[in-house]
Amino acid sequence: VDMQIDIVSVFPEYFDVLNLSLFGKAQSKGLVSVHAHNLRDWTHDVHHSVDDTPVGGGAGMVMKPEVWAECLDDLLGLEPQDMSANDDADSTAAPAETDGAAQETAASDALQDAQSGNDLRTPVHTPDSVLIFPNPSAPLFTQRDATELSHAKRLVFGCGRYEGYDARIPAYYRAQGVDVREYSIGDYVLNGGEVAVSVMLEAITRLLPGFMGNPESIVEESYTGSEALLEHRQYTRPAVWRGMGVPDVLLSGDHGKVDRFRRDEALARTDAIRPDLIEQLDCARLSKADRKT
Ligand code: 6GU
Repeated sequence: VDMQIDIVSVFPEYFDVLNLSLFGKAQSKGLVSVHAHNLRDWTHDVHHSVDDTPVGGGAGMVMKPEVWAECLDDLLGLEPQDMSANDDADSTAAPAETDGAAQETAASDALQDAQSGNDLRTPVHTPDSVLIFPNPSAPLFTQRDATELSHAKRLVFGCGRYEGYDARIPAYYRAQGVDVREYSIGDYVLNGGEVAVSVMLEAITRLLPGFMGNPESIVEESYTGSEALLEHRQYTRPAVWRGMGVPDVLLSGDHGKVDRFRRDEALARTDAIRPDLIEQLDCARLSKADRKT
């Protein structure tokens, strides 16, 4: 198998759908293998409890580190370590700050690559095994992350509930040398990480060679090329439908004009709908015609 994926969740049945449709086909072709595990299988108490009240008070529950660690040690083949010899380990705040800084450095590297015109399809580095936690308070998951992670051999996703998981869990595995990522999928709140993991999984696995029927369609789409622009609009036949025509230029057969029309529309729509993406564009790479738009 090209990529092995493990998902840990208290609702592993949620991922039964992965055996259907496009994903099921990719599994039978041997491109990916996905296993969803029940976190409660790693509990020892009669109530199979996975969470506890937040230290310092507050609403909701927080996922306990012990259960997660037994599970993740098993999946990653690691032995339990006592971190008390490590200076940073006696306070949660210190490692947490270091983590944030590391991710910010990665994010700013990615931004620099984008600004230098480094192709979004080229990963900054090829990860081997990556541990991923969905987290609404983490950096946004982008096409660049999907591309990078599509080159990994092994992905382990840990689905937490939305109130969160103990911050020592990602910090501990980072300290063990594991490539740990935390991502949000957007500025809204979900009940748990399951939907977010499905979203990331689909964005990643569709990039695997052989997954898509037509690999060309990946090259042209939004967020993928050397620039992240929204795509131009699409039309199919008939040329007039219920009195509504398609833009004349698309019927002209002049490929140069068609390309220019589509590029102008992509720039104009991105400027109107997602001005933040225009800000990230490398102006030096825009043509004179582009700048007029
Ligand atoms: Cl990754 N998790 C949850 N619970 N809510 C989210 C999210 C993740 N991303 C956006 N909202």
